[in-house]
Amino acid sequence: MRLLQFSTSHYCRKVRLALGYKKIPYEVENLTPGLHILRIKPLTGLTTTPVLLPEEAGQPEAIGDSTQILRFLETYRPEPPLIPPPPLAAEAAMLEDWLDESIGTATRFVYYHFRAGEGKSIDPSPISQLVIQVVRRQYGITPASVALAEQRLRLALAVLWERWHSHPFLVGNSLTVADIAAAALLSPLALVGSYRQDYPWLFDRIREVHSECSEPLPPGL
Ligand SMILES: N[C@@H](CCC(=O)N[C@@H](CS)C(=O)NCC(=O)O)C(=O)O
Repeated sequence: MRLLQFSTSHYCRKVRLALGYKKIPYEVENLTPGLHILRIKPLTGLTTTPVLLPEEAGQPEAIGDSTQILRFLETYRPEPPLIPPPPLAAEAAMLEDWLDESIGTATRFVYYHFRAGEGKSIDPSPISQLVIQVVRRQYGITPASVALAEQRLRLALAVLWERWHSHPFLVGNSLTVADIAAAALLSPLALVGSYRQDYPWLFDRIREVHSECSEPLPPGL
């Protein structure tokens, strides 16, 4: 099994967590942003990483999109499950989708804004700052859109706190796609001091999920 990824992408981290939880051996192929399209588009028709290549007879050639990849992994290796039985399956899927589509994006806005300003010293090299500027332009990351993203994260973290502070899992009684999505998609905030200070419980939980999935911790933790 081969994972085509950007090493720093939080969506790729989500897939690595799932692969680790299910103890599926895999290799990674790190792609260069920009050039990645040449490798990925012919395989999935999409331009985004992660892409999983099962490289096994009888399996699809390529699967794009982290949510689709986690669905595939669940049928490929059902144990231990990451999707709970109904009716909890729908709740886990809904949380995963919200975390992917809304919260993962909000994290990206806050993270790249931070890396271009207060967090510039993390890597002030011209190449890193160029990549950050390209990403900011690509996604329309401006002070106004960052303020909206911060507001969205405040609400999301209140929702996650309600579930996580009294119980280790967002849905049901074991780890699900919802916990994996939250742990991966919020992980870039570990480098942002204000989030580390205001939400210590979040980073404790991110550490625990990484340990359960045998995945190295994200930068900052
Ligand atoms: N919904 C997608 C989002 C993936 C995504 O946004 N990937 C980014 C990296 S974090 C990417 O590959 N961007 C490159 C591009 O859009 O060309 C998923 O869950 O896989």
